[in-house]
Amino acid sequence: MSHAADGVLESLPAPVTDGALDVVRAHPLCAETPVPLLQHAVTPRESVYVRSNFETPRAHAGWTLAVAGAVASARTISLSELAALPQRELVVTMECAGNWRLGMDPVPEGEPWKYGAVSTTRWGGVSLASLLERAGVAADAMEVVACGADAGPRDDAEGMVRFERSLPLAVAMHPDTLVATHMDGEPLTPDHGAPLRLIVPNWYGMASVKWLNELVVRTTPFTGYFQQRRYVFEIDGNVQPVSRALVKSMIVTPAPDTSAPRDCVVRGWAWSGFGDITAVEVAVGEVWYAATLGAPASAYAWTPFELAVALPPGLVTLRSRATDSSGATQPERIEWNRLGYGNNGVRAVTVSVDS
Ligand SMILES: Nc1nc2c(c(=O)[nH]1)N[C@H]1C(S)=C(S)[C@@H](COP(=O)(O)O)O[C@H]1N2
Ligand SMILES: [Mo]
Repeated sequence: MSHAADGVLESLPAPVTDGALDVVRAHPLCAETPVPLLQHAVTPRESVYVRSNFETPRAHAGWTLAVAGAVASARTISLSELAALPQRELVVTMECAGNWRLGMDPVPEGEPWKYGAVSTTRWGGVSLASLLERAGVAADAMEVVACGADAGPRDDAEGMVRFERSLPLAVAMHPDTLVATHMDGEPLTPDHGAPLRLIVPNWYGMASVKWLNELVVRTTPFTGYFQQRRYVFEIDGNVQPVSRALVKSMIVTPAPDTSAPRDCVVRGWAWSGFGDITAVEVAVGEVWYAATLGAPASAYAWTPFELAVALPPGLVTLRSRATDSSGATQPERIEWNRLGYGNNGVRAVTVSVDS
């Protein structure tokens, strides 16, 4: 898709990532975690995938967060006020809803993500609920809209569009929904939302609004661009906003398209926004085996799995399939949707095994 500002953006310098990220698009920055770096339980900070719809706004010390709408007392919170509130840390796996769009057939419009638009990070900050409670949420409140400081033109909308997404009140009030200021104990980096961002565990990444500067409590459903025109499952004209992450798994060792030993330990990660991972099966060719699960770093972090197996020589296809505690299992193929979200279909990787 082209944007009105493309000509300007193409003249900007490309980001220097020194191999820490695989750049999908330089401006605004969209970049995947490279395959070897997906092996870590917590993704190295500089290799956490980036998905930005607009250029990165500049953080400054005078940044504030407004709480407005259906509240008893609208207020503006400064960074130092936030720092004085009770702090929490959570390890959270976050996946872009467009991850593995390239695995869909035909490939839908949108950023051409392979499977590296997923990372796990130790986020630090305060509960969003603590800010909403201080402002006094109205009894008939329904949703909370999180607004980013980033905006720009879109081909299919009038004027400037801001990045804004709403959450149902119950999700906004959950103590584990964070207004984050830190990743891995360090202040957020510019591309990850400095100085403030939302972290919404269990939901696809679009809910975790970066460069957060306003919260608006609503008594009616929000219908903004990124709520109803993007980050929606659109099937036969039927539109449903994307929310929690579907159950999924990913083999990371052996790396796809590399050589593997005959006595192999297949390893990977499984995650779901609908419950704990209860099983992962791994197929070698057409034969499925039960993999062993390890302990996730938190209730919101991906679960490690492994299978020690003897591989036949030659080109071998490996697949993984996860099941969660809601009873959902990854499908062989997903129902195609126009904007290419939520591809949790079973993915095959090919390795070559020495004879
Ligand atoms: N303000 C703002 N927040 C945003 C976005 C954005 O473009 N602008 N992208 C969203 C999407 S689609 C994803 S997947 C996550 C990615 O977060 P990350 O770049 O820190 O990995 O941020 C979300 N928050
Ligand atoms: Mo995303």
